[in-house]
Amino acid sequence: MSETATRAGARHRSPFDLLAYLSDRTAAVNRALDRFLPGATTRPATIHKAMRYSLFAGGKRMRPAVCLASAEACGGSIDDALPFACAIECIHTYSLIHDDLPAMDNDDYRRGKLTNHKVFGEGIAILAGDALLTQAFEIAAQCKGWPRYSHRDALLEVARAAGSLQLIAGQVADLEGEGKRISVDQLKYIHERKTSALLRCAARLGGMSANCTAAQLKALTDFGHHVGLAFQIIDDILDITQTSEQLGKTAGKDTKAQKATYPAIVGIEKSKKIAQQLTRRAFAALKIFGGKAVALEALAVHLAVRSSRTTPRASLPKYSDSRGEQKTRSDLSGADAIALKLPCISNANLPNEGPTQSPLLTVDS
Ligand code: GRG
Repeated sequence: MSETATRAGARHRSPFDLLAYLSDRTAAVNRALDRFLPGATTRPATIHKAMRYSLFAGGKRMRPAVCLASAEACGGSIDDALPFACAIECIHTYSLIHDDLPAMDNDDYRRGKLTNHKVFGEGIAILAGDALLTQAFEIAAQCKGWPRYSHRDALLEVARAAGSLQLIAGQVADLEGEGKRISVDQLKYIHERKTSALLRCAARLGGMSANCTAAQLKALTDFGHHVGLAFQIIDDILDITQTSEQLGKTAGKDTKAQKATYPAIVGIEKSKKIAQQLTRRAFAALKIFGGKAVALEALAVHLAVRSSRTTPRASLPKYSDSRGEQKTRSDLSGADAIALKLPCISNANLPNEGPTQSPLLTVDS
């Protein structure tokens, strides 16, 4: 097909509906989680109620979405990727339950509801976290195995992402950094582990579930890494700019705890620019997939321009993929500006939110 024909064809491609995509994939993940977990009345009922309480508290399911979209980008099926998507969500939920404990971040609210220990007590909350972590391995072990990747490979991915060199390392460094002046390099170390590790793992496992090539696996690793770093910076900006109601948890906690964050070290404006740069790098990693990574592209933009920590609603934008027409810079302003900076996205369907709702959209370098 000639270049012209490719461009002309792409111009007629219909916009990617991220809201419909997320709603569909979230429903599939929720059904699978419900199947994988012991029922709420299974003895001992308290622990299963506590596990389910946090797991079904309304999380955005971003890691499962990245996992499933990665599988799809590699030509795989959702069914094959679902055990991994669910395993990662269990680990993510465990980390949030433990992070909220009085010995850690000491928070009363999460996902807009009382935290696990506030409802079930500290002992059960600790055990619910432990049980979700263990459950993740049981679920991941139900993957089918592929010519390029064995069960062992998959379980090693999960163990390494959740272990003391990644997720736990990030949390340790985070705890030890409280109240101290730390460098941007140290902060990057924390974010790479505390946040990127699970997103990277989600993307890699999605690819592995589709028996992806080594080059595809590397691309997904880069994607997850950069999206994870951007995600954490935006999360830290939202902690400052949003209310507790919008966040679904106590606002301004990072500042109060004198936590090292990008906004605290380099300021909000520079943090927004760094998040945009990271999102562009995530995009660049997807080049290898041609037009097949549309869902990952849309997810990256959504995460970059998201204006709250809560689940996306009907106002969620629809995105076109990279192969649509792009306007020149002089045509763009406000929300459209980000489209130009993220070259794979057409400006036509970007969010039409004001700066107060979406702080990232006010940046114009
Ligand atoms: C192992 C105890 C332990 C902690 C690990 C994950 C973590 C470190 C701490 C939790 C708090 C935190 C700031 C994590 C960074 C990742 C992040 C921004 C989590 C929030 O993720 P969302 O916004 O949450 O996807 P939902 O509720 O939508 O799933």
